[in-house]
Amino acid sequence: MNQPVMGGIATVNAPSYVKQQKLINWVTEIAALTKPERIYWCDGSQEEYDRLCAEMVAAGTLKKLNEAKRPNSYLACSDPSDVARVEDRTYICSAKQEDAGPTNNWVAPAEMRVTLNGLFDGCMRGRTMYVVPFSMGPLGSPIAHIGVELSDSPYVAVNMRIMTRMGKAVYDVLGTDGDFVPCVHTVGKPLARGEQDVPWPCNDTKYIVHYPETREIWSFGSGYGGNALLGKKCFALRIASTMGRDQGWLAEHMLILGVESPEGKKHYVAAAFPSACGKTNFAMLIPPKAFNGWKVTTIGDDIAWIKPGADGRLYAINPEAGYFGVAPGTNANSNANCMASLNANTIFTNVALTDDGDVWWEGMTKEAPAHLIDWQGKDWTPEIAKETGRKAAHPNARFTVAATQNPVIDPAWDDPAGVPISAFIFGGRRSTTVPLVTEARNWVEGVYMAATMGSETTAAAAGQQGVVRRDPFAMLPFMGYNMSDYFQHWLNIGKKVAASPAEMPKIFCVNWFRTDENGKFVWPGFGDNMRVLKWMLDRIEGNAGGSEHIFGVTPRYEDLQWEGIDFTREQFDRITSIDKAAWEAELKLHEELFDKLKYHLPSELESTKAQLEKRLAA
Ligand code: O2Y
Ligand code: MN
Repeated sequence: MNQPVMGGIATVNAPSYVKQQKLINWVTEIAALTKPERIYWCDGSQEEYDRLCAEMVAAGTLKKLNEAKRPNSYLACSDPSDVARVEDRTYICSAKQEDAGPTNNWVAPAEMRVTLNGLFDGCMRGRTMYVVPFSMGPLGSPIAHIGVELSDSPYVAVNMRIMTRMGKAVYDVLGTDGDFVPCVHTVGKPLARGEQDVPWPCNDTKYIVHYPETREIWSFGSGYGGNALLGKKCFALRIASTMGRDQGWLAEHMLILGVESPEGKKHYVAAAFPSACGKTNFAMLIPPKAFNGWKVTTIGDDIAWIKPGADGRLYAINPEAGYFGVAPGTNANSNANCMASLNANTIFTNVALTDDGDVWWEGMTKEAPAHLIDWQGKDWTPEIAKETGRKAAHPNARFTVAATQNPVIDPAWDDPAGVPISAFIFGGRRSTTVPLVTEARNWVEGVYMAATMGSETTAAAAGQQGVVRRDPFAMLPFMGYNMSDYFQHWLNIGKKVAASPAEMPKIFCVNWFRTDENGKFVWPGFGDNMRVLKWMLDRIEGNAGGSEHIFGVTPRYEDLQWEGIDFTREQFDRITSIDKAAWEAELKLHEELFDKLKYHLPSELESTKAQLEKRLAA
């Protein structure tokens, strides 16, 4: 229960099962700085989750949805100014600027500490500080790591329970001297005595700060998603990438899926796509009817931690325990497994509320309901939308749901040993130039493909529509250190696997998004991506053909299984053709990227580029 106030600062009163003095000292130190009214140690129980949700319903932060339609589910609507990750307010405060690299915002750690000490002083006044212990990865797995988040947001506490293995059992793994990543989070809105709170407290000033050397995370001013659920992008990608660099493993912005043939041959692949390219859909893919007997199962939908095993193979875990997915566009056709996952026990954020107490978002059904309350609490009708263009759900509206609700969760998703990876897939959203699928001829060429990948910005994201943003390994917003050193790290991992008896994982580059002259997607995508996945598996097994071109190997029309779809050779040529002029322009853009990243850029990547240019010119 909440702890009493003593002399203006809450007493720490750690429960008896917390055995680590270093942790208690740190909680004491942060409480002295942030001055919460109460400290609450989360135990991760269902009873606690239900109680915190009920308190948030009473405070107006959550609405309970219709129990008959969506049992044990809630809707949160954020402040309109706090709706997404804030990349321009995200900092990598390494001791040396060159270690953050040219793709990250950097401030010297000492200077940032002065700024943050000022902002955090008294920032939790009038609020409860929740102590949230969590494991990223199966408890006790040799690939997993522990974090503790101190947050003044109960919304964060309940979301962390879904998104991570959160609760008492973490302290058993931590013991008296185990390591944890300290994560401090505040919404940045202290309450004066008697001041009425708002449903979604936050602050216009925002800082999402990482200290890679000391492996600390400090987040100020936002209660939303990746800014506040610090296990996700901050720990599992930015801090973990630096841990991986130092310890010889990989922290990647990748889904992991299992795919099994009717004969029972199973492989796991990990796939990196930039934000909003359909990762959750791919991770839960339903094969077309003609692929009778094929099964696709999910290990994870967003992040992979990958470590070399004793046999030299690369083993991956999903460090998360839930999905924080984009709601708009998700429907029974695009992702039936996801829709089934959301039937109960889900927290929705910034979607619309129906008149019968359920949720709706753009793209959920063909026809919108006649009346809704939109994500900002205003009346919404299709007519109003037509007149004003106002969306019922925010384009970045989210659901938080436990992975165990996914009907196609892989039986090994929680295996502490992880699953062996047979292939890596890299993809972006490109309307031209990049073929449907290309297999790299070797590891270095694959790393080159991943390093130079790009994606077209959509209208929903900042910037001009159709402009290609280079997003190496889909890690641009999530890299915890210098991007060029990261490329070198990937090359080193490749050398390590090559020196072992293990088979090298193959590397593929995909593009589901080539368009015709009317701007329409040529490839149907979604379940039909299974056709490409099957070709990859056949290549891994040495059972499929392909034709080699300047950038690698792409299937010929006859190398894919076309049963159950009317897709012509001409359509296939459209999405696999290599346009020389487009590639000349593309390689110039690679050059621009390499110029930006020239500090520590591995020479293998420059020589790979030179070879591609030579082949293109021949
Ligand atoms: O806007 C946010 O805070 C969410 S960002 C996010 C959430 C889940 C999975 N991926 C992402 C992403 O931006 O890649
Ligand atoms: Mn993501």
